[in-house]
Amino acid sequence: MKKLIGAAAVGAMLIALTGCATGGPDAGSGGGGTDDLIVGFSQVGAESGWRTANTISIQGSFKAADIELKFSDAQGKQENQIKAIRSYIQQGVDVIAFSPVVESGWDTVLGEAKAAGIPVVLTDRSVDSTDDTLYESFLGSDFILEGEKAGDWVNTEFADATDVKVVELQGTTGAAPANDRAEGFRNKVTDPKFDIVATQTGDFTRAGGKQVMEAFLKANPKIDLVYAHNDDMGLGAIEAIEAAGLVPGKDIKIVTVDAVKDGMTALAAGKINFIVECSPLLGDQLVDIAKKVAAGETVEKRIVTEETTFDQEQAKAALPDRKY
Ligand code: GYE
Repeated sequence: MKKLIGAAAVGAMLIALTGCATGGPDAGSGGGGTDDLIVGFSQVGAESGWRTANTISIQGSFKAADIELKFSDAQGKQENQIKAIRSYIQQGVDVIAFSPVVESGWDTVLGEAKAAGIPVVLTDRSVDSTDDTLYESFLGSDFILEGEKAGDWVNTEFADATDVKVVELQGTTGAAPANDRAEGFRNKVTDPKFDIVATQTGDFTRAGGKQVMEAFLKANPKIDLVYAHNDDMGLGAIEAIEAAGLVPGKDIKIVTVDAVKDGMTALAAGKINFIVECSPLLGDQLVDIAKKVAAGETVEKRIVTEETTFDQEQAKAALPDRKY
């Protein structure tokens, strides 16, 4: 936008100097097309296979669209994201997009972007702001539904069981997918035969999942099921279960969310029992939304990603074509 204004101002000066306007409305402006846009994106970090695939998707899509993308990695810290957003405001980018590491605490900085007239697009994760004029759109998954899908599978899988001990590896504390995947699961797993004996964050990382699972195994003599909020923590839990001399997928069943390649490989190998898909391929849709909001068009406030689920047989069939 700033660039367009700049180009218009230069055009006006030229007209003033030469005393005549040449060409149509586009002449001399360099187009006013998408190649003029500058988008600032603040990513959560690189905590999981999902995140890596998401970063590749976003960078690839903006490159393919020939739109300049300023990219910063917040290394899992909200304060870094706030700094990045402020710097994008200062640089006068046309659109700011970000994936909020946690849900709360964004109103001030989003208010600053709004005051500067820069549209904001939430990608992947949402904020809990009550004022939804602080952003144009939220593109991402329905995390509650994902938790519910995991819960539905658990109900079927343990239909004949009478006493099921469950442990939960939660995502990053305060993150939308951690809050919502916990909630969705509990919406469905309501039968009193299920006992969630332990729940703790593994920060969406493989190392975190392994460490927390080791502690769970020490403290709990009987565990029937691990519900991990992402594949990476599930993969860490597999390592801890095997190190304890137990067989993942058999002695202890595992359900996770994401369906990245490593998760799908473990599912096909029988070490995970079920995965709820969460697609990281948000790049093309984000480009589309960024172009529209930069042009002042209204977009849907909520754009939900389409996703499926995989059992072990379906993982075997899907793996050869899995892109991430
Ligand atoms: O499930 C997890 C990642 O926000 C949906 O973040 C994303 C989650 C994803 O670290 O693997």
